[in-house]
Amino acid sequence: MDILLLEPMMAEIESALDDLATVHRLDPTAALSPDARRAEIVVTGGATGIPRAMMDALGAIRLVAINGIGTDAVDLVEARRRGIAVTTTPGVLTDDVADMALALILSALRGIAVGDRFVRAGGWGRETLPLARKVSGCALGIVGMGQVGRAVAKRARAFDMTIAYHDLHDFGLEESRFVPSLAALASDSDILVVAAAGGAQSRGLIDADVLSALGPRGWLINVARGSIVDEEALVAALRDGRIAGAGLDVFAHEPAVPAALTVLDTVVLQPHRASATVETRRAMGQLVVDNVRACVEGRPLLTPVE
Ligand code: 8YV
Repeated sequence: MDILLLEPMMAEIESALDDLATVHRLDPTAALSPDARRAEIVVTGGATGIPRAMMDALGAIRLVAINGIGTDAVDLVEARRRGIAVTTTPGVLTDDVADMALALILSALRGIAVGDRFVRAGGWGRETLPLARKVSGCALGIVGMGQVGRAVAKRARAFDMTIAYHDLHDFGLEESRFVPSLAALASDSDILVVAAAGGAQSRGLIDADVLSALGPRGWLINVARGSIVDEEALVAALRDGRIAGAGLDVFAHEPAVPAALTVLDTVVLQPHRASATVETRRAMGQLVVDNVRACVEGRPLLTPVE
């Protein structure tokens, strides 16, 4: 069998894939070689997915194995229509993504990156930094109360935060209050964490109105998808001080980051690496390998998207 690998993985995972089939390594925007066109399996990242034109060009494709939980970059309706299975890596990255949300909260509010730059630049002893913002006891709003949202809430409770959330449904959770209006949640929150799934249903959910409701003392944290936030509105709100700051792991047009964000000390930036730890990437990669093996051997897939 032939595998098309659209994103690099850990060396040990790539070598496990090499043991299962012939692996063609390709940038998703590059042209397909005649050999790669034969691929039955595509292995890709959550944000990378598979471009529709590539799905069209792969006549023998049977499986898209995503090394992640996001399915927003794969046309699931078209995949189902063509009988192409899709798998993800649920469960294993929840802790890391929630940890990253807390890291961004602490970095942004406490000015950790600012302090680090200040020390490195020799500012200590010559100038003073502005005071930071207290994290413990903050009002936390979570947009999307799935596995990641709940793991963020669990961690936030250790910081004595009050927790409220917005989602399509009220899950009747203890210790977390459901708020049916996203604008009301934003206006009640010191920190708004975006932990929802990407895709058409959440595109642009965090718009100029939600940011206004969050207000000049409110912080936006995004560990989900850049598409959920109206990035232009966010840049404008940050530049004008209409929100206090932001911690961002994801962007609308990765790897492009709006230049305006890179000069603001109120913003902490990460290059989409919430799940990028050795332990988690190993566990994710192993699930990908197990799904690919099941496909190669004609057995049921482990974690198919229903
Ligand atoms: C990964 C992700 O960074 O799970 C997802 O959907 O976007 C991230 O965990 C990605 O899948 C690896 O490229």
